[in-house]
Amino acid sequence: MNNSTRADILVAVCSLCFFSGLSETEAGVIAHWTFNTCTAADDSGNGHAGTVNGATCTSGPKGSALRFDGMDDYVEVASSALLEGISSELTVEAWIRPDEFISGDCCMTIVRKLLQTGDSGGFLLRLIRIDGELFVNFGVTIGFNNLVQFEDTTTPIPVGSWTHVAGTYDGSALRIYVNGAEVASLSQSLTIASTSTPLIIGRLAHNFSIEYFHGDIDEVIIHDAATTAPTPLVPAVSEWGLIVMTLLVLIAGTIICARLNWQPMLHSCVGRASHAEE
Ligand SMILES: [Ca+2]
Repeated sequence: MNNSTRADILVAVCSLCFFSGLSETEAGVIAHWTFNTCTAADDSGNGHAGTVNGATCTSGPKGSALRFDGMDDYVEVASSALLEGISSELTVEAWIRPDEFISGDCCMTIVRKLLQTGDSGGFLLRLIRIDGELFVNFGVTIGFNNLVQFEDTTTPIPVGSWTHVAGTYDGSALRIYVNGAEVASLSQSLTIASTSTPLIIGRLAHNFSIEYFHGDIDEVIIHDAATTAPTPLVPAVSEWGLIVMTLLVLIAGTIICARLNWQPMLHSCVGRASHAEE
């Protein structure tokens, strides 16, 4: 093997190292709980790891998800300066696969950073039951006991199948999206008030044990900007990394074969490699 060939191999190996170390960077994302490790780790890199209380691991539309029993399961995330700094724009999104209501509550909480009463800030995204069907309800607070909320009543959320839901505020209107399509809006000019209460996934609040979510939740993302294109079902970064790595292995193999005047077929390279090194 000559020096030029060794250099080609070094470049190829270094390329593999670089791509395998890809990290997920998401502009405008405050927190992103993928649940892919069956924990509430925050893949945004902003340190919003949560505590899983009872929820169990299941399969989601993107890797693993969490399953909530509708009785006492939830995830709690401590507040942060980033979460409390959300004021002029917001997106709260998640994939959900609800089961039937098993409580007498009005609603099943998806994400909530807001107390039942007496809090002065925060937001919520939940399912509300109307005439036996589930609809998305979204709201933000603008001051003490002042929650601006509304729900879509046109697009029922199916039980037992995955649906992407999102609530946004862009400075002029609150909007609800279902599977990427806007289904409802409420014109408002407001400033989202801040609160230090923990963010909760799957129940009303850290100190209020109602409105439990029954079903599965995946890929919960909080943005400090209004997004109009909720997360599509594309391969996760780790899957893209695997694809890139596979392509680079093939390229590296072709380079090595060409340098040694071998046939580009992989079996020919392997068959002649031991002979060439003799
Ligand atoms: Ca996931």
